Amino acid sequence: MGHLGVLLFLLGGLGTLADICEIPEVNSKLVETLGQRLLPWIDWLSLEHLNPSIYIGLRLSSLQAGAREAFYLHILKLKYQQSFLSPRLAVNDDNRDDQAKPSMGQLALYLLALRANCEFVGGHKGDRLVSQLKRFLENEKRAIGPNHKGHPRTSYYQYGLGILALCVHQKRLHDTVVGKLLYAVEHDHHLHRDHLSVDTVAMAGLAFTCLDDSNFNPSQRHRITLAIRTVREKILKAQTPEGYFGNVYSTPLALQLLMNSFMPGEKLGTACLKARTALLASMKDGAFQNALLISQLLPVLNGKSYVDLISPDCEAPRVLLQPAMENPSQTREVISVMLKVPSVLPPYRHSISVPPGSSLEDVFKKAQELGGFTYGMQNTLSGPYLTSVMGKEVGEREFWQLLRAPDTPLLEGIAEYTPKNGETIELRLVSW
Ligand code: B12
Repeated sequence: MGHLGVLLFLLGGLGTLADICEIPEVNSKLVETLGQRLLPWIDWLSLEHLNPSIYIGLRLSSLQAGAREAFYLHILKLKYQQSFLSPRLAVNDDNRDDQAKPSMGQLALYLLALRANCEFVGGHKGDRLVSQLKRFLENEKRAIGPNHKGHPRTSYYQYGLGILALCVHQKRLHDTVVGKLLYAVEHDHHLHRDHLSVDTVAMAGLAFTCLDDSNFNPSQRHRITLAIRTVREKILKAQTPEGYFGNVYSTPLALQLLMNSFMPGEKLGTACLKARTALLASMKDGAFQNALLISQLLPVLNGKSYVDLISPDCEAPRVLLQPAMENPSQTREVISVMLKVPSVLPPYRHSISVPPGSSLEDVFKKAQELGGFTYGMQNTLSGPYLTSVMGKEVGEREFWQLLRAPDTPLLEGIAEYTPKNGETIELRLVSW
């Protein structure tokens, strides 16, 4: 019996029912299909598209990409060292997501990727990266302000990611830095404004779990333990009737947090099994096409979470991925999609014809070719992010929201969402 088993047994003996979140093994063919979708990304070694999450996801999964995987890490190292250590490039310390310079969250993911290869960041170069990440967090702490009235320049999601990355490298942070995230979880209105709160809360919970497991910030121990409990409760409360925690795409991170945890009562185990069933159904429906999300899901299907990067098992056997067979489908049919941007003058509203299976980005391209519609994008780890429409760039804490009429926000980005015939897509500039 493991430690957890002993604890559950003892709690049972004391008459308290405790429940554990376990994810039984998933069909290996299904997992492999997901993994295969990462291979083109690993082979596509463009500096702009390098994504440390993909490396982390693979290393925490039951799959491997052989020599390509090692080469990918090598290129990641070149990129991140060049970006942060090259004297020619001035360091952008203000955490803004400027395209040329990786953001705080991206640096954090890179440090997590190093841990996924069982490396501790060290030496002169490594220390500078750690200092850089600490500086980013200090700046964010200042942006939030002494009375917690402000907001991080990036997001609480990236703030949590930063704390987690330093923690798995056994780097301690000042109580005041951790305190900002604790406060945000304790007073959750701050996180609600921060987009889908389940992803953000789950990331905060992973960071706190790491601090707790590592015995860091001892004077805040009680608050950290309570915050982990609060996060678990929030996530359980966010379960939908289908079984997702938040939505389908926040469920992997939510499960990373809940997995292997236990709670008094009987809710947890059932909730996790229900989430697993919902995830499997959506995987079979082809919901997970996005490399970033696949990389958050693969660890869960292998019973792992980012917190396992405290002491990763780099010797664990993993199955070598083989590229999938392509079967391109050719069709002459077309569908029409209504594209509208009501907030511009004159309002834009046009029906666009595209082949079935086209992405929203294909619809945008076609609309732009036809004239009267323009858009701009920025590449991110989640894919192309819409930054401007009809020349209108987003301002501070604004974004172009994608909706299906009348009022349903899309769960995918422009590269992945495939509109159906007759659908109306609205682009709306909103604050977050
Ligand atoms: C914070 C956040 C936002 C913020 C980003 C602003 C900011 N300054 O941080 C806001 C509120 C604006 C936002 C918007 C959207 N988001 Co969002 N977001 C996140 C969240 C919680 C964290 C992202 C992050 O910081 N990653 C870490 C850093 C290091 O990586 P990064 O690549 O540098 O981060 C940038 C991108 O992630 C980008 N971004 C944020 N969301 C999305 C969504 C898509 C599709 C793309 C391409 C990029 C993108 O903003 C980040 C900061 O620049 C993730 C959760 C997750 N599990 O990843 C969801 C998440 C990525 N978002 C999601 C969605 C659906 C959206 C929207 C499409 C919603 C909508 N209907 O309009 C829009 C994007 C529309 C557009 N203009 O293209 C989904 C994506 C699902 C998928 N299939 O890919 C996620 C996974 C949440 C979820 N569980 O549903 N988001």
